[in-house]
Amino acid sequence: METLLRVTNIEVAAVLYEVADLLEIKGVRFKPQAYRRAAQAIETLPEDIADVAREGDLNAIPGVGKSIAKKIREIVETGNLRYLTSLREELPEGVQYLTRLEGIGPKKAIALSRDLGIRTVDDLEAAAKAGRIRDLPGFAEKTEANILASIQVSRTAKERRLLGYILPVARDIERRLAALPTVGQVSLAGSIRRRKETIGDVDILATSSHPEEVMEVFATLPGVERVLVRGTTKTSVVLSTGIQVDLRVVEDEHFGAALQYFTGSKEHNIALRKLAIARNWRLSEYGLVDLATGRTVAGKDEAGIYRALGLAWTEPELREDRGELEAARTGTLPDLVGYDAIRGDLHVHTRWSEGAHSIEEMAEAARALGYEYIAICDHAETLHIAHGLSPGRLADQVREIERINRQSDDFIILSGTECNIGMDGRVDLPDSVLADLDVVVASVHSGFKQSEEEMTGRVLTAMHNDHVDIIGHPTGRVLLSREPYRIDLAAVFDAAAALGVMMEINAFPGRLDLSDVNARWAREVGVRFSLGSDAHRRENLRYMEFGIATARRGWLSADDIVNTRPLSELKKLLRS
Ligand code: DGT
Ligand code: CA
Ligand code: CA
Ligand code: ZN
Repeated sequence: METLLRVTNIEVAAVLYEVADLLEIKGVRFKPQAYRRAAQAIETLPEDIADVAREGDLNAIPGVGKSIAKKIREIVETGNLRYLTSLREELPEGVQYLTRLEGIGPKKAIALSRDLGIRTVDDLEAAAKAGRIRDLPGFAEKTEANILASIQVSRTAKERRLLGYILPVARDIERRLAALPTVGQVSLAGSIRRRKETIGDVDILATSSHPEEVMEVFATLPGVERVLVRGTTKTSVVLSTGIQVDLRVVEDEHFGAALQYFTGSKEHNIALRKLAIARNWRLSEYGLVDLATGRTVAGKDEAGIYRALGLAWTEPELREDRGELEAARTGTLPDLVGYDAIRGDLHVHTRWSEGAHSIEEMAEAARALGYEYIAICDHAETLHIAHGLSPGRLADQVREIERINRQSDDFIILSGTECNIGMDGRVDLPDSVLADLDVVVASVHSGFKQSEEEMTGRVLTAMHNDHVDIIGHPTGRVLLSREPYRIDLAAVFDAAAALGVMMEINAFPGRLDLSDVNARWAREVGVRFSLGSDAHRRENLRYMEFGIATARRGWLSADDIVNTRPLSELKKLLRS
């Protein structure tokens, strides 16, 4: 098979996820989890799944047994899976989409489809509004209101995707295009270049001596389901995962201007254009032109545009019209934390609680990323769903970590916990146990519906525990699905600065919590940050990149983040 026609890891994972969903709807037990586990492993696999399928050992991938391996091979070879097609045919039409709504399980979805002929979310909305659902067995008037509410949530969710899942796909396409001999420059643009936490569509920019050929390759990439627009300057496609990708091919002499323009944000561009107008210049995707002379002032490279306007180079992550142009003009842009500045991961789970790998495996993977240390922060006892550790088990873990540490002198495993902040603000480990740990992360995992006063009081109480170093995922949000809980962040940040408690930027793709905006706010009041991947398996350690992106979008420097420091300095910043 030609190298350009490859199914990506994300596409294979998407097929397996759908199989899992459909099996679950059918009421099959255990298998859905197996498919999901395999999908998750493939999604985060560093190697190309197509290579592994052809030359490697698929069974070495966690969660992939004989039967799933065979299916992966079929997907890689044909781009399809017959098993999935037959599963789709077995179920009443629409059921699959309906179960994606919060609160609609398989039974309800099947009833809606069979008894009311509801196939789409629009059908469902109309039926709920007309009060036709409450009479179905198992449904009530209240269910209708809940259905309408979850439709609302899913509408906003459907349009955007997580950066963490889209960036690998986008980079893969970028690489394939860059590999074409007739392609000159290629770059991601739009929100994905700005590393926004969610992405509407992927924008890519290229230069080429043969635009038709590039567009042909692009429009026929594996995983392309539909071509929306087909031209020599712009082609838009939709991948089978529903992601839209826009490719624009521009002239070499306009590349910088086009990159600037299509990187956005729109608000940043408008502000930048105003600066041009003030000089009687015009800025467009073709270049910066002096209107008096008609001369092109800049356009070939992006930095030249900023330079010509008297501005320092402005990192894409900052281009949101949040004061960056003023800072660029006055030379006060922050010295953003670099993507290679992190020396260790301060939030890692292992098999001891809900993770997939051992302490040693996590440490080995962290060392391979160039880290100097990691903190093992498994859950404590009250988090039953995550198989939290009892004080006794935690003591065993601490001893195990000491044993492993004795075997190496250039990498340190810190013992820690992600303990749970209870409803009254107390954490679920006694002080005597916390005192033996290097790193204590405390997080809220329940009672999200408390009032703002209660929640704020709860978190402040936890922060006043002298052993607590870090507040984990401080707002509890889950991108595209769960709003942050109500909490007075101003009070929390003030206390954090005063007490020396760090705020986490949790780098897990669905969290990115604190957000960019909140991180920037916290920094202004003197808060220090800890970046943690919240890795549940080896491969997740790479999520750190998205935490760094969030920090950069929050105007943070390496200085603001404790795990950019060598271990000896980090230790001084940890409490007690
Ligand atoms: P997204 O796709 O919703 O995550 O966000 P973006 O920022 O990627 O937006 P998109 O894909 O609509 O457009 C890409 C860039 O193109 C955008 O960041 C700025 C530029 N652009 C698009 N439309 C306009 C416009 O009407 N005016 C200006 N000034 N710039 C635009
Ligand atoms: Ca976009
Ligand atoms: Ca676009
Ligand atoms: Zn947590």
